[in-house]
This record gives sequence, C-alpha cells and structure tokens, in this order.
Amino acid sequence: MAELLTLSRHILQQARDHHEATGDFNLLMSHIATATKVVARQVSKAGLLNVLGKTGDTNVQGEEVTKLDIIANESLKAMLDDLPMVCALASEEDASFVTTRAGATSGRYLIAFDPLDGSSNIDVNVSIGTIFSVRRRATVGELPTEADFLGPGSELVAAGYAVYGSSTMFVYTTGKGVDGFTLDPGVGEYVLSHRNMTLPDRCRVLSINGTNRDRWYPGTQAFVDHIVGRTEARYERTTGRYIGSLVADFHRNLIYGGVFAYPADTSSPEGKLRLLFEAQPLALIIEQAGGAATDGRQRILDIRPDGLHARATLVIGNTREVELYGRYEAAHGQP
Ligand code: AHM
Ligand code: MG
Repeated sequence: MAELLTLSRHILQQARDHHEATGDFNLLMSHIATATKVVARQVSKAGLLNVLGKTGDTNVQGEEVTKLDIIANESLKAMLDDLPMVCALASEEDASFVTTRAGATSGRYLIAFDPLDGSSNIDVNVSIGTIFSVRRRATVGELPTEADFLGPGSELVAAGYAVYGSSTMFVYTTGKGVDGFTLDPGVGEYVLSHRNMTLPDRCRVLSINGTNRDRWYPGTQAFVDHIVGRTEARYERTTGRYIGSLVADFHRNLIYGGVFAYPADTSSPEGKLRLLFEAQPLALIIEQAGGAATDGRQRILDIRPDGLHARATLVIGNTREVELYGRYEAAHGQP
C-alpha cells in the first residue's frame, strides 16, 4: 500500500527540512486545516441540515448572506479562538476583526479568511471554498489593531484555500512552493496528492464574467479580444471557463494553466474582489506556483489595503497573460 503522507506529517517534515517553522506555526497550520474539514462536513450536509437558502440579511458588503456563510464563519472563528499564538481574526463576513480569547495580547499571528467563497453557488451544489492568510504582527504584548492586518501581501507567512468540490482539497504555501492535499473521507485526513504545484506555461483557460462586457473599460475588452480572437498560436486551444466561485476557478486554472480576471468596471470602479480576503492569499499562491497577479498595474502583493474590506481588480494566472492585460490597460489609459 502506498504511503499516506498526511498534511500533519507533511507540515512536520517541512519544519524539519527547513529548520525554521516553530511548533506554534505548525500547530496553527494544522488547526486551520482541521477547521476547513469541519466546514467541508457542513457543506456536504448542507441540504440535510436544512441550511440552504438565504437568511434575509445582508453582509457588510451589502450582499445577501446565506445561512451556510454564517455557519462557516462562526465555526472557523470558534475553532481558531483557542489558539494562543493567534491574536486576531478578520473575516470577509464581519465588518471588523475580533481578538481571540486565547491570544489577544500575546499571540504573534493574525488570520484573515473568506469563510465561504462563491456563496452564490451554495444552493446549487457547485464548488465553493474557504480562503485564508496568516501574517505576523510587529508588536506583541498589546491588543492588535486593524492596522496590523493592513500590510502588503508580500508580508504573509502563509496562505491557502480549501475547495469543496467533487472531493475536498486543501492547497497552501508557506513561501516554499505550493502543495495540494485531498481529503480522504475514510481516514478523515488530508493526504498529499499534488506535490509542488506549478502552473503550466499555457493559456488553456480564460476565466472572466463575459456578461459584464458592456461595463468593462476598453483595456479589458481589448485584452479579451486578443485572446478570444486567437491572435497568437498560444490561444488556439484556449477555452472559456467561469464558475463564479473564485477558489474553484483559481484551482482549475492553477492545474490547467490560464488566466482569471475580475476587473474594475463602470459599475464596480474599485473592482469586486477583496484584497485582504481573496486577492492577497491567491496572489501569494500563484507566485509560488510560478505565475503572477496584478491589479492591471501593480503586483497585488505590493499593494497596502486601505481597509479590511478594500477591493481591487484581480488579474491572476500565467505571467504572460497577466502582463498582456497590463499592456492593454496601459495602452487604453483605464481610469
Ligand atoms: P463571495 O465571497 O461573496 O462569494 O463573492 C466573491 C465571488 C467570487 O467567488 C467570484 O469570483 C465572484 O464573486 C463572482 O462574481 P460575479 O457573479 O459577479 O461574476
Ligand atoms: Mg469571496
């Protein structure tokens, strides 16, 4: 029987090989992974638990909140509250961050997460996911502030996601490459299935919500026309795929090669996706896998969010296509 390399074993091996990670950090990563297993179970039982459907509330972004969003958010916060090395948690579903019970003053790490990304797909059994990032705070010994969360993505010490699809996967990086694990439901553990994930250098997939075309700025239109018009041999076999769950779209493109774009447009001049909860963690992963992520102008990881819920254009995938987007944006002088 092939050896099962579980996530916990992998984390311990990495720590041994790199002589860096502290026991605290290893425990933190294992705990985040366990928390996503709890969410995976909730997602898989969504219909049975009668949690489908909307609560009728709107979240801080003004969007409808589904029940499972709340459940995922509450269980992630509860699971991470006990970690003494974590001082605060920021969730896409909450207006402000919360300090943890165990480590508010002494914890060195901050965690930001989108508990259930792709929420419009919950009711229809389409892949959704959880995205997270971990950063270290500069000052320990006091209560954390919002400013502690607002550093550039280049300062993240870890980022990852779980995708709840035909199987559940956990993909993460601590800045030394990207590894992917598949949940073995029998063992109840994530098992290494995608070692050292690297983005293939081809543009198999273009992911963008094409129904926004009338709202796109001219640079975005020209970029899409360049690819869809098959102006280069590279785009002969490119196809369009758009799920509407960022995690799932990202995960597929990471494996097949391609580019995802959610640009600012005339109806969302700031963009739709959130820097802290979505763009930063995925940008760290894509760079670690050999790709790139920008807002059309600058590297996502260099941007300092001006608030927990700051939004940005996100163009993410193969470096060639991300740069192509940037050239068209520059040529058309987008606002
Ligand atoms: P969510 O975090 O509330 O689920 O919103 C983010 C989602 C992303 O998963 C996805 O890429 C995008 O919104 C889809 O937006 P649209 O339906 O406008 O194409
Ligand atoms: Mg989201």
